[in-house]
Amino acid sequence: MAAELPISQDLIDTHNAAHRDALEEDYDHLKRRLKRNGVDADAVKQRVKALELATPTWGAGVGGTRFAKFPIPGEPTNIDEKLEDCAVVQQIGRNTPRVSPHFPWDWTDDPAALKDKASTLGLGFDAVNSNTFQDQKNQTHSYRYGSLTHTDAATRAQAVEHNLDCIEMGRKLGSKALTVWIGDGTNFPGQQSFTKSFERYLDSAQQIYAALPGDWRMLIEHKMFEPAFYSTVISDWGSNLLAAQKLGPKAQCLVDLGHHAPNVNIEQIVARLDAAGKLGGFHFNDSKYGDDDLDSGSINPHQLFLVFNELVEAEARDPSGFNPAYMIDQSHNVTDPIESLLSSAEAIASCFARALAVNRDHLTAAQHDNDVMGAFQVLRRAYNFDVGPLVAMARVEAGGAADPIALYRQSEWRAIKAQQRARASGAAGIV
Ligand SMILES: [Mn+2]
Repeated sequence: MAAELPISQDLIDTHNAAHRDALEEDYDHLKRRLKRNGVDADAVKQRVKALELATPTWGAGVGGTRFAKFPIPGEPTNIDEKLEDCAVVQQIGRNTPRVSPHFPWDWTDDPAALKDKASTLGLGFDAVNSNTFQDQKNQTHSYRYGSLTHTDAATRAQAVEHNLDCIEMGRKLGSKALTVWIGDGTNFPGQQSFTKSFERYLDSAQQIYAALPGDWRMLIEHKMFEPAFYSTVISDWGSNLLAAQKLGPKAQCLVDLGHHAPNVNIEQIVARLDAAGKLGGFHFNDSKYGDDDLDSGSINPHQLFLVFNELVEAEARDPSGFNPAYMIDQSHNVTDPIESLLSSAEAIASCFARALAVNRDHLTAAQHDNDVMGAFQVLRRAYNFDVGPLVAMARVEAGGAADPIALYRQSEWRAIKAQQRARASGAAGIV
């Protein structure tokens, strides 16, 4: 089926033509600077071009806090419209080729048609996400006291069944992974046995694992707190790793950057999970206080750079076993979600480019010699490069826009959609 991309290619071409001279000048300058650091800019550019981030369907809508949601005109209200908006992000940014659906929010009775629709828009499907952290309409058993870890066997069976349905739907959509995050936990000391609830988790997760197709992965997402505020069953990378090791090789750990205590050394967690062969993937976002779901790189781009520094090292250590799934997981309360996704995709690509600009030989030598300041300066030098022209050049060469947000605004996409789409509701709810 021929692609029907949402934004006019003429508009992108005209926009890029206006930027071409300045972009080439800036890129050539950066190329000379990187060369003096022993790094080949064109090689970095090729790696940046190959970077693929998934966009979550829920990230295409305006997010809510637990207090309120403020919809914007033209916001998508169904899976078809969400796909269209994700296609805009992909067409302009060129590094978000797959969409990660969430069930039951994106449930469809015609997965073949949905797959076709995505493919027409130039998109594929990434990991499917199950949801047992909310009760759905007509659900027999409530998840008020837990889902996969509930004390009641029938409630656990219902939660397992939902995950099996997600795998089946994902199979029809061309997905290769199931991401499982549960809200199970406690609000009071003594409410549950830490040991027994983890055992119940393993028992339920084993049943889901057994249903995975041969080439699938199960990505386990940990989170320190919320909605449970005293304890969470899969609270941290340690519990996550224990579960993934117990389940088997297809189970891996997913690191959501916002799901840790403030100031936790997430880059070290990345190194540990990789060493254990269990680094499954990421949910990229940023935070100031907790699971804030702020835009990637908006608060602490240096941390994001250090995470990518570990990823580049991990890949260099064992290229064959390195295959983490990257996804953006943010909540956009006060911006147009397309602009936030474009901004985040660029921030992530920039941190990847900076990590590739690290002179690895110099870093290794400084570490070996215990040249502390020398090692730090190797990282600092790479972090300080303005890699914007390289990331823009990679995007333009792949068919995207030199200045994504400017192009998006010029397209008037949201204003046009405001005329065509039904108005979103303002109901609140955490996701
Ligand atoms: Mn997440």
